[in-house]
Amino acid sequence: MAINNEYLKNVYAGLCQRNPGEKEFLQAVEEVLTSLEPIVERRPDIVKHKIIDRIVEPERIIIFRVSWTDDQGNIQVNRGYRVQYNSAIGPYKGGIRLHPSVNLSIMKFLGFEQIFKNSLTGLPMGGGKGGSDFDPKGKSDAEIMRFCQAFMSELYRHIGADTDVPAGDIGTGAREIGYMFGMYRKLRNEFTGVLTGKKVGAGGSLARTEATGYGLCYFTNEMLKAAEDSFEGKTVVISGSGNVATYANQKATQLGGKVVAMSDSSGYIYDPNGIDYRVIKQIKEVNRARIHTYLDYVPTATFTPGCKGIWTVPCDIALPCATQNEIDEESANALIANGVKYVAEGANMPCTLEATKAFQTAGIPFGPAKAANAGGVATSGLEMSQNSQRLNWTFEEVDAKLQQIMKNIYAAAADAAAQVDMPGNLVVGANIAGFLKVADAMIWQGDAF
Ligand code: NDP
Ligand code: 2IT
Repeated sequence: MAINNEYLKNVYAGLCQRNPGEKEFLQAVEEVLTSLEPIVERRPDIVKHKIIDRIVEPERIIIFRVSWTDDQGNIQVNRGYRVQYNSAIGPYKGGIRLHPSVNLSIMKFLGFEQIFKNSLTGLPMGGGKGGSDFDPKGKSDAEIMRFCQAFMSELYRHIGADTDVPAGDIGTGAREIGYMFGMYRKLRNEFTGVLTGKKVGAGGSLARTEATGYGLCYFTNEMLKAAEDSFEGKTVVISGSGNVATYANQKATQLGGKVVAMSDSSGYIYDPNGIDYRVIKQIKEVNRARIHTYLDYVPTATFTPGCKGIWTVPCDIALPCATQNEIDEESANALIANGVKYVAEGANMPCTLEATKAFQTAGIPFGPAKAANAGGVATSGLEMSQNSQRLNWTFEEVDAKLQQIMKNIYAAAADAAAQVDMPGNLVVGANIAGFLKVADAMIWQGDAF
């Protein structure tokens, strides 16, 4: 992929100069700017108002020290981040990632993607992301709690139900959100929808836990329907075994697919009879153990160490649900050689630019993350609505809204792609559809920021 338009090329060159070495961030921007070429050529007001120069620059970045005490009484120091990227269409909204790999480039790529994803949901949410290089692996529950409390003891002054609403991401689930919410409530003396992904019964929404994985399958189902196809009888490979992967397995199975492989950062499990999501839930949510322990429950499964091997397993549908850049060109080519028919991204930016290109060149329908995994943040938006109304909707109500939102996102991306004469290119379509709403809001609100 290369940017040809002069205006976009100049903005991107300036960005590379100002952000040297931020490879994930520059990768995410390159993909979006490449997609926006047909729009910039048709909309001179976007150039006049310098919308692209402005949208690539975060409105605010907060970096802070997080100091906490481990079980041995040693003081530990981590770095905390919140990137408040764009609030033109609503309060900043996006998850908190706790993983040792977290750095500014990763926070900015995730925040940037979130702007367009949140816009695509049709709900009034701006884009943001946060996190820390804290490693939750091997920490006791008490250590997790002290870290989350220390993290929130700084973050609380920058967020609020109408300002910035964080949620979960890698390493942050309902347990961590609970500890963070408790600290926020104590410091501010208020019970509001300042975080989403809360436990049901303590301000959370039914179906938020399942939403990203379910939404991914609802979106994939739209891709299948467009090709007059269905999940029925399809072999599915899902990387990861966390929140997104687990519920993608449940929904793909419910829709008639068979999930034959799943993974974590240590390796992958394979079972031609299908992998039971309830066992994955037990291992990951309850035992907090490694994926090879699946074999203790289901002896017909096999375990292979290493992250990349999962993409050599033949499948009809590949759903990468672990982390960024987990599918490179080599893995994409392996999937294609083994006959993959559909690819949809559950994780954020799991395919490199080269891998995405390989799928598209091979004519394989490809669902990009900011459309395909938007069901999580969409349901966070529904949690915010319930918190504001001080009401709780039923599982069925939330799930029905989620299904409709995923259908709308698919239609918006497909329509936008068709309008610029690139039918079927959901990458271009999602980027354009997500971008236009934010760009119009920025123009309407004036040039002062
Ligand atoms: P979890 O922490 O629940 O699970 C993450 C999974 O991915 C684990 O199996 C983990 O393995 C694996 N993983 C993480 N980092 C790496 C790595 N560097 N290499 C190999 N495997 C890795 O996170 P989620 O399921 O919430 O998130 C997964 C992806 O989905 C992320 O990209 C996230 O940004 C995205 N996403 C999440 C949403 C949500 O609502 N939670 C919404 C939209 C997108 P291990 O345990 O061994 O580290
Ligand atoms: O990447 C994402 O969309 C998320 N981690 C979910 C964000 C949210 O606010 O629910």
